[in-house]
Amino acid sequence: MAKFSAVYFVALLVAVSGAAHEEHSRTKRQAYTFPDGFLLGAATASYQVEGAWDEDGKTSSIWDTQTHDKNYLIADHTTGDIACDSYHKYDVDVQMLRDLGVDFYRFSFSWPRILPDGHGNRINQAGIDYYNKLIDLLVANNIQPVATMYHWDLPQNLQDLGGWPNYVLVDYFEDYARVLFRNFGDRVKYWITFNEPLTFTGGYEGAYAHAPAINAPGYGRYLATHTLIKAHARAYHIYDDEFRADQQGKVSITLNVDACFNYQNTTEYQDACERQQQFEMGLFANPIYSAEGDWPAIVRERVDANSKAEGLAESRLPVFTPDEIEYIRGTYDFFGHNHYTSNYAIPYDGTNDPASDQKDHGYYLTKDPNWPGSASSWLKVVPTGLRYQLNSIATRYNNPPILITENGFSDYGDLNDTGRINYYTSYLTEMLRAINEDGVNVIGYTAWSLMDNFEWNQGYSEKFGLYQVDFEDPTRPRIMKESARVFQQIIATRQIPEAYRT
Ligand code: GBH
Repeated sequence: MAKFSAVYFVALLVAVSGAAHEEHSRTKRQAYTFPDGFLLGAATASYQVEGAWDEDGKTSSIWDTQTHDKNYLIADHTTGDIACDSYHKYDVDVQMLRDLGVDFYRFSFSWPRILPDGHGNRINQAGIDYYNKLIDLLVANNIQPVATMYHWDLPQNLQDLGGWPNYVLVDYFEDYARVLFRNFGDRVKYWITFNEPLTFTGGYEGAYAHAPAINAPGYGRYLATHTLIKAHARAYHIYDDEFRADQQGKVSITLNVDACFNYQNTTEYQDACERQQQFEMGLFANPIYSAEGDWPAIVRERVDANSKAEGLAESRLPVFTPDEIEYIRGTYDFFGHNHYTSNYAIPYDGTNDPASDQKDHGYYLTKDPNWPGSASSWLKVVPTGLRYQLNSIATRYNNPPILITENGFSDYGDLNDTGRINYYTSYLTEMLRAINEDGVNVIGYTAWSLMDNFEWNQGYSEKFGLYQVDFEDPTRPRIMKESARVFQQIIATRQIPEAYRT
């Protein structure tokens, strides 16, 4: 009996410790494993890759104007006239996506390629044909198209009417969205109306900014935002009314937000971070994603108070009517999120400035000198910031499905891009912590970018690609970088490779 017990005890011990060990490695493995059904993809945008800027009936966009007429704004004075020449090489792009093994490809439509006049009176068939060829090839290769309607290349014709501050663009965007749903909605099931309103409305905040580089600080961004949010809601509603029953897709918007860390660990600095979240994310997200709708209260209060102090009869921040608030609220199927980096927010009231966005915010942003850098001054590597920001979205907006629509790292284009490998693996690890430990509902992740491309005001001086592109060679050859091999492995195994687990 005694003997039996001892044997039994040893057996039990072995069984228990074996199970514990197995349990431990299982949770460990799980911590680095993507959930079932999780989507992995790569992204580009029309102006950054297509080239063919005036071919087959396409008219100019505000980025053609910016690069041709204001090239002092572009670091290396280059243009997107040819870029990666994806207009002619889309089949090579799809082959690259196939080699990576991605579930989806996020690309954007060029509005002036589809509607050369901006509005719906004249459809350019060559433009429709181009995107049909691209989408058909993606679908034939089992790659889901994820399509952005507006990644910043507004038809110049519409900018001539004032651009986004002009409310007539709500109607014109409706026409454009309808043309896209009608022509491509049988195959496109994920739609993003706007990419990064925070960034492109900056084009109405200063003469040295993104296109159209209009100097209207304290006004331009708010007016442009008022229009684009209504345009987003309009597109969502026409999808509901005319297409959703047949096409069964999802329509949302993509917002970019940096994370904010409390610099001094004081409530004053915490409040500055709260303002950063509300002015950079809430301005766009609150009307659409919050339970109550409308602008965030703190944005309303601060801009109203400043406007009053400036002696203005009306606030610089426009008003949504109660009907508009209702019309806009809830116009989403997921939360598209672009995330790259983090900041500290330093409280600053800018008291002596004229009407300015900074005075309204009440902070300025800085970086920690210890955060590792990239080729872009604004992009410091802070993987925990992604986890912070995903939690911020989940907490504020009732844990919506989040599609990370961009995340990536810039260097100078080397094939042996260890900085990018480190960036992707560490940010993905933090994303998995947000999913597994915090319960954030992240449904997919998009690497920015499939290939090196035209980086807006930085021209070709900063490279974000998984593939290198030789912009000196007229045939624009693409070569796989080391990071692409690691991403390929991540997609194939649905795990962070052991060598990169932290
Ligand atoms: C995204 O923007 C864009 O969607 C994508 O097209 C772009 O290629 C990619 O990121 C990489 O930049 O020059 O100091 O004034 C990311 C958000 C907002 C980051 C504007 C750079 C300009 C900072 N971007 N910001 S600065």
